[in-house]
Amino acid sequence: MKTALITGITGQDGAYLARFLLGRGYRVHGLLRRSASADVIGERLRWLGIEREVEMVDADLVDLSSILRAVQVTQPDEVYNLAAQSFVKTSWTQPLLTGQVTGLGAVNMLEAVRLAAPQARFYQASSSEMYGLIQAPIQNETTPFYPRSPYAAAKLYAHWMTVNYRESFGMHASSGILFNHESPLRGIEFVTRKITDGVARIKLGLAKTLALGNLDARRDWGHAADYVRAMWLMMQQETPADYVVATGRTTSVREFCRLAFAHAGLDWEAHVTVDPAFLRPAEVDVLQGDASRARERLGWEPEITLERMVAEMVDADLERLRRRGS
Ligand code: NDP
Ligand code: GDR
Repeated sequence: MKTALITGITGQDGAYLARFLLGRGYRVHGLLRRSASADVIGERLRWLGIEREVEMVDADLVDLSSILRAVQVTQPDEVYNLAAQSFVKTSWTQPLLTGQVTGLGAVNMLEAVRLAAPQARFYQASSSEMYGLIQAPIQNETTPFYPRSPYAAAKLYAHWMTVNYRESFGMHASSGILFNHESPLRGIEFVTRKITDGVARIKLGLAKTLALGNLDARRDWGHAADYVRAMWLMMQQETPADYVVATGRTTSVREFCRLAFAHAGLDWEAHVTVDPAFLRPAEVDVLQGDASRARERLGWEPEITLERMVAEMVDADLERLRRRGS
């Protein structure tokens, strides 16, 4: 039986990855940081019905001794570093915290693995945000980076440190440059979930309007369940490498609104307003990925279309609100 250690297990990807690995017979450990709201924090794992199957280790990414202990105790075959301050907008108001968790936190993990489980395979959650002010219309592993936020700069540091540990110490360290991926478990502050939650509220008469920021921004949106499979496939390769994971299709926030409102039988233009409070100091206007390497070397293909994902997210939010009633 293989053992995995997942940081960020309470987040969207951590929950889906944990379910995926449990389904393949893995023993799954997850890093859990201390919180006064421990009852709410396992919500995503509960939603997937796996909260009793994962084994939690008490640690925080910025506390190296706790991370070292977690790696020592669990002796993982595979380590997935998914923990981060992952909300781009917050990275302008908390740039140092973002640097500590999203940037240096990854190096804490690399150090802990190098010292306590050097044979373990390591996955770093890199991001398409690193392309920022895009240097090519379609981005692949050779496209130069141009980060546009403290979050993206921190991810870039973590990305290059992963490459550096691979080249310096021969570690089996891979970096997945994942484009945006969503699901019913997406955090409510991210635009897709904010929209599907807004649609559900309007449909149920709990709200009349939905305020958003830049409707012209375009993203290459996939489904988290497809993307965690790519993470695992990277860890099964003989040779570690970096991979872009994307659908190859780019869609505007405006079009996402149209799809989500239409799924509930609503006209988005009657409800969506623009509020400058949701604009960013520097924007990433458009992203579109080329996942040819993942397709050729990993045999990976996304299976869930944008339309199917939007429908799943709207339906899940309707169901949640009907149950909760607010
Ligand atoms: P989430 O924001 O849903 O989850 C982040 C996770 O990190 C949570 O489990 C959170 O724990 C944990 N975390 C935050 N700070 C710390 C800390 N100091 N110590 C330990 N754990 C911490 O992110 P996603 O699941 O969406 O993304 C997973 C990773 O992939 C992130 O690194 C993200 O930046 C990256 N990424 C995501 C993409 C996407 O589209 N989703 C695309 C590309 C990259 P808690 O629950 O306690 O807050
Ligand atoms: P992103 O995701 O910044 O791409 O980072 P987000 O959903 O927050 O924004 C996507 C685009 O939508 C525009 N937008 C809004 N965004 C939010 N959150 N709220 C709004 O009201 C709104 N209106 C318009 C944004 O300006 C932006 O252009 C996500 C995170 O998961 C990162 O951790 C990950 O690395 C990248 O995806 C790939």
